[in-house]
Amino acid sequence: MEGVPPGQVVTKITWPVLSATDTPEIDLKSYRLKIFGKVDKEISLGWDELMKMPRIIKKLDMHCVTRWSRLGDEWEGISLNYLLKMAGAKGRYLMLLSSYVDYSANVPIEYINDDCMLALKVNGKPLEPKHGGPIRAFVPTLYLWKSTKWIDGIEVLEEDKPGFWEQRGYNMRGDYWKEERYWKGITFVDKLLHRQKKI
Ligand SMILES: Nc1nc2c(c(=O)[nH]1)N[C@H]1C(S)=C(S)[C@@H](COP(=O)(O)O)O[C@H]1N2
Ligand SMILES: [Mo]
Repeated sequence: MEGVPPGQVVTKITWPVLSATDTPEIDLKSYRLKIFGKVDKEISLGWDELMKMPRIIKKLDMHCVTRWSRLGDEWEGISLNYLLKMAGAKGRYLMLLSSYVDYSANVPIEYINDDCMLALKVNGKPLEPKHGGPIRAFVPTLYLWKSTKWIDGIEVLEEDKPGFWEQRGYNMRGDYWKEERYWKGITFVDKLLHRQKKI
């Protein structure tokens, strides 16, 4: 489906930064991406191995729950479906993890399509650290909080469970066409603080 989802405003110039923490330093020599949980074969890939994986390049839109959207940036990375196939993923949900900052986001596998990736470059340039560089998830089928920055783990799950923002009132699924933003329990103050980047 194309177009701008309901309740979103397109930003043409800026790409806001929304991080719950400071930007971590990532040492590529010790970096490992781990895929584990309900898989045939656990995977642990170092940076050099990851750099040998095939890449996809796609023009994609991003939609943040705080109501900004950016359209048509060129994203480059490693296909999530490719990595999940490599591991023989068997579950129904993913938890996209960053152990650097203790962030997590749950994603139903049915929302993982061929546009979803571990992103390395945007518009031909390496992803900036504040935007999740050197490597972040990009799940353009859901609101952007599902796209874990500084990703180093993918847990494959049979049962859904809430990630970082989901525990704080964000929707378990986050489909922007259905405006699945928050669940009823979230307080006005939480939303305000998130908008001011205080939490
Ligand atoms: N590790 C990590 N990933 C994260 C976040 C975070 O705080 N930490 N914030 C999420 C949220 S709420 C949004 S909207 C997007 C923002 O990505 P950007 O800062 O590149 O715009 O990253 C998501 N991924
Ligand atoms: Mo967000």
